[in-house]
Amino acid sequence: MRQAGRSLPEYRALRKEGSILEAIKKPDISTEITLQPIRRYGVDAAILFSDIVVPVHAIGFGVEIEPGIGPVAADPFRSSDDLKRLRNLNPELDTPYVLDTIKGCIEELEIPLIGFAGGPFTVASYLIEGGPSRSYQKTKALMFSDRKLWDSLMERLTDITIQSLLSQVEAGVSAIQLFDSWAGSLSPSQYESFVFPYSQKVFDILGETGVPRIHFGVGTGELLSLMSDVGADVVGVDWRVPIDTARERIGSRKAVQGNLDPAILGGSWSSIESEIITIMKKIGGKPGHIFNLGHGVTPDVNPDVLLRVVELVHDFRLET
Ligand code: 1CP
Repeated sequence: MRQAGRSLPEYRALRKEGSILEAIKKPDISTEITLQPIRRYGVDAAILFSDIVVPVHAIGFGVEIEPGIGPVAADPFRSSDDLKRLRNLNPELDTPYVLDTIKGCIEELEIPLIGFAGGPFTVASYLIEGGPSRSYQKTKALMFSDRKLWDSLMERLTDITIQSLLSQVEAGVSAIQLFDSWAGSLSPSQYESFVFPYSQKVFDILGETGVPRIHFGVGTGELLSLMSDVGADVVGVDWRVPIDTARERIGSRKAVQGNLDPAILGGSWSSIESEIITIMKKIGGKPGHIFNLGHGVTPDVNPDVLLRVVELVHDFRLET
């Protein structure tokens, strides 16, 4: 449950008003924030407290996270000159705090810790758009006007993603997740041509480490078979696709992760319970399902509801 910590009073007390990127740079704070939802909920894995723009921020591209907005780049990526702003990541020097947080978490945790990075496409979209977008118009304009520049940008971001993920594995994470959150804005042919080869390279190289690889995007119903072929061991899905349909599209050789709609967590308990049971029944007790939300927890969710969700999933048994 990504961002499960966000709805917790102890998270708000620790984070205060400052920039999230500054909190991420303090391993004692980031370790504590990673552990907070684990203590509350008894979930089966922890996800590192960091953000997908941390590597590009660390190499000085000029990305910040504005409260209430998300990642913004005041001087967005426009031309081949901007490639110079995307040098290689040296994780020990550029993001030592991420590695220290991982080590700090592992000392405390008895469950696996998931490391992560943004998919090259999703990170590229923030750099090109200059902030969150609905249409990805500037990103697609670049793709369809200057293929060479698009490929160079994706190659740079692919290398940075790989460098970040390998360093997280070396620091001790038990699994990695590639968040290509906004890939669902692409048609299958756009995804296949402009994104697939780069994400594939990330999964190929991470495959050599032997850690399980999870892949996730929002609104990816039409992309699921491609996102499965790209190379992950687990494919995450949001709530727009019934989990049994997702399972068919992903294929039986991979695990599926998902897919409770986080927006219904403000509804009545009986509706939440019935949605959870529907998911569990549709997956039919078959192995290779990781129960999760279809996207992150919103800050206004009542922590007691999340606790009940975890308990229900843990206690659920199919009637035989
Ligand atoms: O569970 C956790 O808290 C883990 C930490 C985590 C993760 C896995 C954060 C902290 N961010 C992320 C990944 C991330 N960041 C993604 C991929 C997953 C997803 O699809 O949500 C994306 C797209 C971002 C970019 C981002 N960072 C946004 C989205 C903006 C948009 O385009 O709509 C936002 C709002 C942020 C800020 C952020 N990162 C993390 C938190 C807890 C927050 C909220 C702000 C804060 O508390 O200050």
